[in-house]
Amino acid sequence: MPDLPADSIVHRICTLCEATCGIKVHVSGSLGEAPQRVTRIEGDPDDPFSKGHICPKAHALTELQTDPDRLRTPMRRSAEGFVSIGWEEALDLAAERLGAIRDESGVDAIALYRGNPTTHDAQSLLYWNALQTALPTRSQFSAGSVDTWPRWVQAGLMYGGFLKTPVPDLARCDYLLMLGANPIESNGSLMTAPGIKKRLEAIRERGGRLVVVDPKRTRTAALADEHLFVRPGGDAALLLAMVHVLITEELVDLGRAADCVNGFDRVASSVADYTPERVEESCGVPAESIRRIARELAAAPRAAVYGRMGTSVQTFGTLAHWGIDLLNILTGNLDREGGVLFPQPAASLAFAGPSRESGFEVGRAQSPVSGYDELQGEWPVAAFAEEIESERDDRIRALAIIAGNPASSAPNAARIDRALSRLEFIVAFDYYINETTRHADLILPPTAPLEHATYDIALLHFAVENVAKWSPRAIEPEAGTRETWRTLIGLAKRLMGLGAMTDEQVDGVVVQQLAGRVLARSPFAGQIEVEEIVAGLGDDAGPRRLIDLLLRLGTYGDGFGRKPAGLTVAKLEAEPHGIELSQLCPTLPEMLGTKSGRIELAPDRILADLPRLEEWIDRGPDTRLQLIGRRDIRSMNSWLHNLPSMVKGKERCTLQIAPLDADRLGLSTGDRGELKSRVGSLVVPIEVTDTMAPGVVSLPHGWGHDRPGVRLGVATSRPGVNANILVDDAEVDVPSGTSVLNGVPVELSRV
Ligand SMILES: Nc1nc2c(c(=O)[nH]1)N[C@H]1C(S)=C(S)[C@@H](COP(=O)(O)OP(=O)(O)OC[C@H]3O[C@@H](n4cnc5c(=O)[nH]c(N)nc54)[C@H](O)[C@@H]3O)O[C@H]1N2
Ligand SMILES: Nc1nc2c(c(=O)[nH]1)N[C@H]1C(S)=C(S)[C@@H](COP(=O)(O)OP(=O)(O)OC[C@H]3O[C@@H](n4cnc5c(=O)[nH]c(N)nc54)[C@H](O)[C@@H]3O)O[C@H]1N2
Ligand code: SF4
Ligand SMILES: [Mo]
Repeated sequence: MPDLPADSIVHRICTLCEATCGIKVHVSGSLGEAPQRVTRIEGDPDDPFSKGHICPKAHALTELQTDPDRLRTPMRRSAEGFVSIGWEEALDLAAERLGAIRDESGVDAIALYRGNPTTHDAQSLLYWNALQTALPTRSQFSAGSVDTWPRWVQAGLMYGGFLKTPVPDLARCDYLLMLGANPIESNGSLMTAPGIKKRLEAIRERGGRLVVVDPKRTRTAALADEHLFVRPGGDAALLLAMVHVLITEELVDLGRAADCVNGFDRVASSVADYTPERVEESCGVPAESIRRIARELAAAPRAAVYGRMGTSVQTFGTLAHWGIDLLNILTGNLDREGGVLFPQPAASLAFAGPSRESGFEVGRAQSPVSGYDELQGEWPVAAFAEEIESERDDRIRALAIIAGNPASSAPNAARIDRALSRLEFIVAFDYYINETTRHADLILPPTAPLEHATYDIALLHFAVENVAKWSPRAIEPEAGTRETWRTLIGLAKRLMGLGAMTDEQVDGVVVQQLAGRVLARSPFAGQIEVEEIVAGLGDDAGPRRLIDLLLRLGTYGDGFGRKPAGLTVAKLEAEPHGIELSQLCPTLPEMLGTKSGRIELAPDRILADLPRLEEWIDRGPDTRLQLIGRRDIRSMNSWLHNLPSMVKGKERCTLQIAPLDADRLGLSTGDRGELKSRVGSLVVPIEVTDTMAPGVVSLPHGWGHDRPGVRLGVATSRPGVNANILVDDAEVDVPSGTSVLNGVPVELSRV
């Protein structure tokens, strides 16, 4: 092996989860001098946001760099399996096949699917738009409908805008009520807060209180002053009973929201019957606890209520999030320091992201087969398989999918798997041949995360401090690889008949269009012309220029000279650890985007779901076992299991069950159980643990890698099972169309 030049260190963020930790990437060899190698990754103590924190996953970035199964070149399906082909040939093929199906059946016959990791990759977010422009199909999907949609619908309707979601001010709150979230494993979600453990501990150290509501005593719950078991799906009933207590005990104090709310009387009449005594049996939390916590919340000087996956991908996700924000608002904690506040990101995806507008719309169209409402131009994932299986002329025949693995991550995974095999053409933008991409005709891999520069344009919308940090490329991309922005532009231009243009020329058009859109909603609107912006951005094509545009026209931007001290990419490049812009601060009423200009406390769409909740409450608890999911620190959904350090140690894909239930079923740890739901069955290893609430069992998702044709050498050696084989695709949270992943009725028996 040749002598490698001395170590260099590149400061950037880790893009694997939502925490955006600052990392120091040690690289042997310098940029431009191959061969380079990542030798080590450590936390950056000088990052003002993460202050040195990292989790075990940061090291996965090193392993990802050298993983032999990670694709570097386009792969085409052939009779002999996947074979490597050239980029131009690959893009021509994709354009020809997609173009032919579009010409024959119309553009809706082509589905576009955007998976979760795009959220962590500015290139994917910014340039997926190019493909959406080339293929303006109604058949668009994303991981949002197995994740965040209940929150988008609730917050969108109440505050009038996409991505307008308040987050807990962890640094200053005295009381945090957390439902259905496990940030000690997940590192936080819709609450970007690197080093969350210390932040939660600090609340207690300064005399505050942390209360966790979860059907499992998670590691987060173990940190709390109080943990309450709740029945899966019970949060909406619990939260609305708390709202009832606030109103009937005259504990309401709207604080800063007092001058800008509509609909308080409708809320009061809607929850009039939600007494704690009425809901206690169905939600599983005793009435006296419900009353006490409502009173504690009202009495706390500065309090925040926060919920995540457990309150989102469940049968009443939108109502639960409504309850969460009603509690924040009625206790005067919305827009209060130490309560929940709207972050002000320096660069906003709301202007630039895939088919997003900063306004908020839902239900402008209905999906052909089941009539699900669209949300921001997408159908829910619950409609994906049926729109492929349909016999209608407008059925989905082809798919372009980026960073998505629905055969693993979406409900009724076996059905999705069959549907994928029916498609006539699939082009997947992905690193791996996995459960989904094994069905692809063509796979176009991105460069590895450390091989390109980036800036977070999504997760800082939810950051508990307003910060900004540029992440430069750490290591030279391997020969023959191609960055995502070029791949997407390359396909888009061919589909638009612009194949003769260079990528740079097309990017010039992208910049021009984005400049107009961003300027219209920028604080600099009216002060500057698009021509000056485009000229000021320079000639270097690619994502850096688009991010510069977002930053410079954003809240802290330099406005192309209008505010010379403001932000630009160049300024951030000179601050390798990132910069702290401000603590969270009040933004009401300016940030509201509703037609009324006020907070809509009682949107019709949300209230319309109350009868369904009432029926659920009155029906009483379901006696069947309820299956929920779980995450652990060394996972990231379906895609890190091919990296040895992420799968070593004891088996993690186990079914956790409470001792009471295990005894009743004659099961012990190490046994195998057969788990059956309406749509599927699985054989799973049993793990008895008193952390589970009786009546509830938990299985992590993202496993089940033993499918024929996947090329994941490490992952297939410890495959686990796919929890989504059991999840029923017919069950959705009605206002948002989001799949019910938590609270799936199952039967369990010993094998
Ligand atoms: N290590 C790791 N980190 C991740 C991920 C990962 O896969 N691994 N995934 C990332 C992604 S995509 C996301 S969206 C976030 C998710 O971030 P979190 O929401 O913090 O993570 P989960 O582990 O899904 O936590 C959901 C909790 O809800 C509980 N729960 C289930 N059903 C109910 C219910 O009906 N009511 C209540 N109150 N609780 C319930 C579960 O027991 C669980 O503890 O994590 C992100 N971070
Ligand atoms: N039962 C159950 N199911 C769940 C959940 C649950 O809690 N329980 N959680 C749901 C949630 S919150 C989410 S977000 C989804 C996530 O599910 P998906 O949206 O399917 O995302 P992932 O499984 O994280 O990864 C999908 C693919 O992205 C690829 N990839 C990674 N990084 C990049 C990149 O930079 N570029 C490109 N082009 N590809 C990349 C990976 O190789 C992988 O194949 O799963 C959902 N499914
Ligand atoms: S918590 Fe871990 S995975 Fe998430 S950004 Fe930090 S180091 Fe990366
Ligand atoms: Mo997610």
